[in-house]
Amino acid sequence: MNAPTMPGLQINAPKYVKNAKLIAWVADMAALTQPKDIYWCDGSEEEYARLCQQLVDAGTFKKLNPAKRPNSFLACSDPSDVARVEDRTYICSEKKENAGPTNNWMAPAEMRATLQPLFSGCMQGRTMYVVPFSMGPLGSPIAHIGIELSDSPYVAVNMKTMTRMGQAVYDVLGVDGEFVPCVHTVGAPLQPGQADVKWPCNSTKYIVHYPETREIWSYGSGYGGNALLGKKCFALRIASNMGRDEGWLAEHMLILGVTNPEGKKYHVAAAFPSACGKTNFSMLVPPAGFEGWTVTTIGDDIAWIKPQADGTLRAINPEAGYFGVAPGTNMLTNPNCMKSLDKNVIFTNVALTDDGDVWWEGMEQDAPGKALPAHLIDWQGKDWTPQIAKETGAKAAHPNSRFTVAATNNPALDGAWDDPKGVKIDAFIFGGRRSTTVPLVTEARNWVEGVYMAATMGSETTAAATGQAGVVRRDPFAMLPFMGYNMSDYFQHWLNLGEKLAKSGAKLPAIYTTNWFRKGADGKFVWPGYGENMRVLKWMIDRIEGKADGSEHVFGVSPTYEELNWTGLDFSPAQFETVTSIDKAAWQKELALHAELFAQLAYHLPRELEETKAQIERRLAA
Ligand code: SAT
Ligand code: MN
Repeated sequence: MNAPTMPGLQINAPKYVKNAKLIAWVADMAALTQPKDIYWCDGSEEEYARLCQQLVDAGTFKKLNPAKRPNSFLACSDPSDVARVEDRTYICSEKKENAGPTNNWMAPAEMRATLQPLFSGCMQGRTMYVVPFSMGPLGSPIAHIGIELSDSPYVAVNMKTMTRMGQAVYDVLGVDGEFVPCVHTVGAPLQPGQADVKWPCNSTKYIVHYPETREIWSYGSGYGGNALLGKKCFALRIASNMGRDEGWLAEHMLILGVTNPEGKKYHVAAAFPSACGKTNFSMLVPPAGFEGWTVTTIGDDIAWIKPQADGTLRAINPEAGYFGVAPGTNMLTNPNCMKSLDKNVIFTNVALTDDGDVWWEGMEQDAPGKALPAHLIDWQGKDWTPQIAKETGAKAAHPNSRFTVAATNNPALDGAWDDPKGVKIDAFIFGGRRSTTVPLVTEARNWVEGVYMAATMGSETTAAATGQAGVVRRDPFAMLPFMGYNMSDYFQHWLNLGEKLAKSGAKLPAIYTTNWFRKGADGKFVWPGYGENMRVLKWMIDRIEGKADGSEHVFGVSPTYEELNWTGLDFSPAQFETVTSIDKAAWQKELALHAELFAQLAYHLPRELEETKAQIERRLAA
């Protein structure tokens, strides 16, 4: 791109940066965006502390009371910049069909022409941070490198926690190593003498991916997945393209280890849409009746999974930290997460207590009569009291408020979380939020049926999401907002992988679909969820070990009441029936929704999925 060069701007690459392509690219981007200077992040603790202090001085960060929450900060964003912007997110492949019907698309040339004037001079008055990061353990054969250029120090410090960020990345990159270039700007150039705001951003936003050239360009937002480009942009949208081309999977999945009392360990990768308890499940504490069982976390959000020569699948968590939703997290729902948040945390958009700590809705466990804080400063800087909340419904913390914390803070962290070889996957779980129809747990009878379950997965929208609440939206593989190419081609990629693994003679991972969210006639959740999900997890292990027969139905295999361990939980056969029953009429309607999805995804839709649907229909009619 042509842009006026900045007279006097020094690129100043440190001596240890030896990659000529990288240095040339930084120079090009600096010429385009015209920052006042360039800072190469080294990822050191000293640097983190210095940038955090700089954010405090700028008013972006508030330092929390060190006696309550050591080395932790609260950032409150602009009220307009609080979540990913799906309608501003683009997959710019050369051909529209390759982005598919579920993505926004623009031709690359047209998008580049659109972005050129926006990026031209967009970093004026700001520092350009060069953020080197590895998605996955440094040097792992499953890992990949990215470099993010950003004019946001908030991004630089969050990337330090969320990825392996720093100088060591350049050793792996070497003289001619490959990296994914990621350019990010808040889109708020500063004129000389102009005072900065505490959360600069722009009402125009573009989150753009060029899958063929493996580039990410992000404009106008400073928040989460819009700005921390290693996460959804690279690790899912770009990486799904890499995975298709190279024969591996980039998935919106947690990874956990589960060890039985005999010391036998299994690994499970599980996909759930947002707000369906992925972080909670990855940190699950087994309930009473499960003495000797442990669950350990490898990852809470993203999995990169590569087939091995022996026909097994090995997975890594490409991230190094958790960017989790705060509201609803408490000592009952997720004690390991609460303990992870004791120190060294960046909070975004939660409320501030009068003694300099943080608070969010649902932070206290659900104890009747437990007093709410008498006064808070809410995420928008306004006074909050229980009375105000009652009268106006005002939330102290934004529903999408987040914590950024290193994985190493997690007391349930798996010993192999950082293993460059990854862990062997024994089972996949796909789970949606459905108040009716879908049973608590179902095992697919084979790989194709499992892919069908994942492809047709639905989830009810919540009040927090835009659009009508309680509407079932199809969210294939929990990847709808994160898919980097045509959805049907992705289904085919999963089918091809299964076929390839089967040919190698290896035992394929089992595939399950779960639904923790069935409701009773009173409109309340019937299944207690959280730690009690261990009962379902154990049944899956029993199935893998050949210890449970299950009961077969139209859709797959589900447990009988007797097959779950009920020690320590009062859950009647009638309640079990409510969460597992298959209603024929409801399933007929469900299949009509699958047909709607398949009509939308008709281009390249794998024949096997149509056939699986026909089989279910036949079983239902019989
Ligand atoms: O904003 S993120 O994409 O990082 C988190 C999320 O929305 O799931
Ligand atoms: Mn996620």
